[in-house]
Amino acid sequence: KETIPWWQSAVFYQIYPKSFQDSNHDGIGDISGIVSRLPYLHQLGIDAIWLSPVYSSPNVDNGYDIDNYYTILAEFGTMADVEQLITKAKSFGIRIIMDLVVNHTSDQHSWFLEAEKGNKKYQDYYIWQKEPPNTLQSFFGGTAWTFNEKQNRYYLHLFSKHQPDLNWENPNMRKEIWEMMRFWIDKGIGGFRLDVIDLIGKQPEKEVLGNGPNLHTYLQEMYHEVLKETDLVTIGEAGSVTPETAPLYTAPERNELSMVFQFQHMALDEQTGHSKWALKKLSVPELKKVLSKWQTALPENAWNSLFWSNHDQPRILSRWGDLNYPLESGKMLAILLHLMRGTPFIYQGEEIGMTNFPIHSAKQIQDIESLNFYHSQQEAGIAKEKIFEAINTKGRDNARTPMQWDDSLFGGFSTVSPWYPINPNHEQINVEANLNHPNSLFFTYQKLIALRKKYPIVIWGNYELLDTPPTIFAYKRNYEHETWLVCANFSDQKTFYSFSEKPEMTIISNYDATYSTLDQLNLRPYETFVVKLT
Ligand code: ISL
Ligand code: CA
Repeated sequence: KETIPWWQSAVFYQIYPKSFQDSNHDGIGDISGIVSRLPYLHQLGIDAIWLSPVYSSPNVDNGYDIDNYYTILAEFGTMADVEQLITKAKSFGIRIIMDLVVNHTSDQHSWFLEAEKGNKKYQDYYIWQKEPPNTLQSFFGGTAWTFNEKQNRYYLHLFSKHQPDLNWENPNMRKEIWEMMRFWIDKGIGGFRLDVIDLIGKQPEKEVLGNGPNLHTYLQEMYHEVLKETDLVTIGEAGSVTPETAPLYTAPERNELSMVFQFQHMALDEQTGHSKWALKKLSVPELKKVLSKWQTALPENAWNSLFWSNHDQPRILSRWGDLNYPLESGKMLAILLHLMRGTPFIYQGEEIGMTNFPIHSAKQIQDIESLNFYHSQQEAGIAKEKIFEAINTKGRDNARTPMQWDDSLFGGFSTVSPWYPINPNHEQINVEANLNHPNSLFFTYQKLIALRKKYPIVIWGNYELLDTPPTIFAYKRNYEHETWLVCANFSDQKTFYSFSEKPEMTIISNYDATYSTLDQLNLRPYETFVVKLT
C-alpha cells in the first residue's frame, strides 16, 4: 500500500461537549474540560476526536442549529480554547475532527435573518415555496414546510422549524461553505464529520431527499475546492446509504469522502416501514447479515466506518448488550466491532459501560425529537407507559447524560448540578472504577486499540462470515497467510459448538480464558474470543 491514509488505521472517539467535562462550575461541559481529559483519552489510545458542534447556536437541537460558523458558543468557551484544544491534542497525537452542519442553519443565522428581511441574495440561500408543494414530513415530526410571516411564504426544514434547509443549488452559498471549511482547516484540524450530508442534493418538490441527483457533484466540488492535497478525513453521515450507493461517496477515484456512517444496523430494532419508535427485538442473525454485507460488499478500495453508538442513539449496552451480564456483553460488543474491517468510532462513555437513563416524567425529556414524539403521541391518546417505553428504549437523551468520571455527587463531571441529570448508576459505573480494575471494559477497549496498532490483519484482513448457529456470531479475518477467528456467543444461554479449525494463540477474550482447542466448546453467556489459527 503506497500511501495509506492515517484514518484507516485510526480509532476515533466522539465527544458530546455539553456532557463530557465541566471546567468552570456552571454544570455544562466545555472545551477546557475536554483539554483536561486529554491524558485519559491518550491512555485509552485513540487517534482522533470527533467533536460534536461547539459553534454559536440557540441550542434548539443542541448545537446542530448553528447561527455562526466562525464563533464558539459562549458556554463552551472561546476560539482560543478551541485552538488550545487542537494544539494540546496534537501533542498527544490526537486530531480534532469538527462537525460540519451544512444541510441547514439556525433560523437565527444572519443569512436567514437577511433572507427574512427580503435581501434577495440570502433569500436564495434557502428553499421557499408560495404553497407547500406536498406533505413532506420533518425528521422530528410534523410538516417540513413552515409559513414565514415576514416572507409570506413557506420554507423547507427537514429538521425543526428553527433549522431551515440551505439551498445547495446556489453557487454563492456553496462558496461561503468552502471558505468556512478553509477557515477551520487553517486552524490545524484533522477533518470533518459531515452532518446528514446525503440530504444536500435534495429535490423537496419531488420528495427526493437522500442521494439526490446533484449530491455527488457538490461533494466533488467540495473536494476540489477544499480537500484536495490535504490529508483530512471526511466522514459523511448518510442515513440513506446502502452498500450499493456507499462507493459513490467513498471510492477514492471519485474524490468525494473518506468514509460514510451507514445506519442499516441501527434500524434492526425498528419495525420496517415505521418510525424509529416502533420497537422490535433485535434478531442476531439479521445483525450478522447486515454487518457482514457491509464488510464484504464494498469494493476493495472503499472504506467502512464502524460504530455501535453516537449522540443520537441509545446506549449500546442497554440496547443490544445484557444488563445482567454488563461486563461480558459489553466486551463482546466491543470485540465484535473492533475486529471488523473499517475505522471504529467509540462514543463517550461506551468504553466504561454507561447505560441508558430511564425517565419517568415528561419534565425529564430534553431532546427535541423526543419532546415532539411525546406531544404527538399524547394528542393521539397513546398510553403514557407506551410513550415512555419508546423514549426510554430509543430516545436520544439516553446517550446525552453527563460522562461518569467517578462516584462523587456529580460524577466528577461538575461540582454543581449538571444541565441534565447524571445517571444514578455513576456510583458503580465510572472511569475511576474502570481504571482501578484491570479486568474492566475500559481495558478491553484499550487492548483492542493496541491490537489494531500491532497487527496489520486487524486493519487489512479480509472478512468472512462463518456459518454457525443463529446466536453465534463468528467470522474470520485473513491477511497474508495469517487467519484469525472471532467467535461470540451472542446470547445469555450456554451454547455448545465445535469448530474444526485449530487455534495457535489466543489474542483476546472476555472470560479471561485461553483457547487451545475449538472442539466441543461450551460457550458461556456472551463468551467471546479471538484466536490466531495454525
Ligand atoms: O436522531 C435520529 C434518529 O433518532 C436521526 O434521524 C438523526 O436525526 C439523523 O441521523 C441526523 O442526525 C444529525 O442531524 C440532526 C441532528 O439532530 C443530529 O443530532 C445529528 O447527528 C440535525 O442536524
Ligand atoms: Ca462549563
